[in-house]
Amino acid sequence: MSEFTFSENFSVTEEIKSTFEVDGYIIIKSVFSQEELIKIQTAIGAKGGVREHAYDLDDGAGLKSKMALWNHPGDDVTGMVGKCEKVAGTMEKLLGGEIYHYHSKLMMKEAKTGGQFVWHQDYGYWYNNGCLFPNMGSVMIAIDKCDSENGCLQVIKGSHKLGRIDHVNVADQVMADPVRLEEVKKHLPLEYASLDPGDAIFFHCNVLHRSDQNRSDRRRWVFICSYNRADNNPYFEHHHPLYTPLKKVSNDAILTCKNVSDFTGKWFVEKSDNKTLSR
Ligand SMILES: O=C(O)CCC(=O)C(=O)O
Repeated sequence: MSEFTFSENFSVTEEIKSTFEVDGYIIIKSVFSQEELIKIQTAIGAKGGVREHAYDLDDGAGLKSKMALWNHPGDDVTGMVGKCEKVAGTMEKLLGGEIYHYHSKLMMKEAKTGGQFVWHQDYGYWYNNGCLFPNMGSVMIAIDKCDSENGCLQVIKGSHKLGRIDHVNVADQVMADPVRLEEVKKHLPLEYASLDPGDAIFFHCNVLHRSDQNRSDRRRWVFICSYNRADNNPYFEHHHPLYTPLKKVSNDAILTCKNVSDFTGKWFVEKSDNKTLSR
């Protein structure tokens, strides 16, 4: 798994770009500091905020994860995560053009009870939203330590080159065609994206990924910010935004942001409105 480390002088080098192009993902260590993580966690739990919009996702194998999803970043601390240069600016360079915020999610796998996610490509279902090109990607940011014991992300290296695979519904999720997947696994390696708190994995929307149930006694919470290229504006309205210019903010915005209570404009998507779950 190719890893790079964030620093004040961080820039998206040719090496980073070519690794993303070849593997479909990169890990960047220490994107967020301990101080920033504390601030983000406080914001997640604020009254009327992200955590209050969380709902269960049945994993089809007896356990559940919790998810909160919002379409626009908003101006509170959690919004700064999706808008800051080190996240959005980096993804912009990896996707090779202007991007906009498609949605962000807080994925909570609680200790002992957190559900699995089955193998899928995000473009497997974003395709159904009128996004013509797979010029999309996500950044998973570890709030807790994520490893093979508490259900870290697993990825198939190079799988973004396969194109979009057909998906079927399983419980509250979509799953890539299992027969095709078995064939893919004979050709491409599977990797575990172990992350320390504050690390992030940037991955292309056609990368096959999954994660195990969390049977450990450690919580596994992550943030996932997803983006679409501005020139890939979906051709119909749906439960995620059409092109909406993204006003990026500087990297210190998480620490300087004082807004922990005004969630205006975030457009939380509740379970009943999440068409991805009910196709
Ligand atoms: O939280 C996880 O482990 C994976 C979530 C995921 O794959 C997704 O939301 O597309």
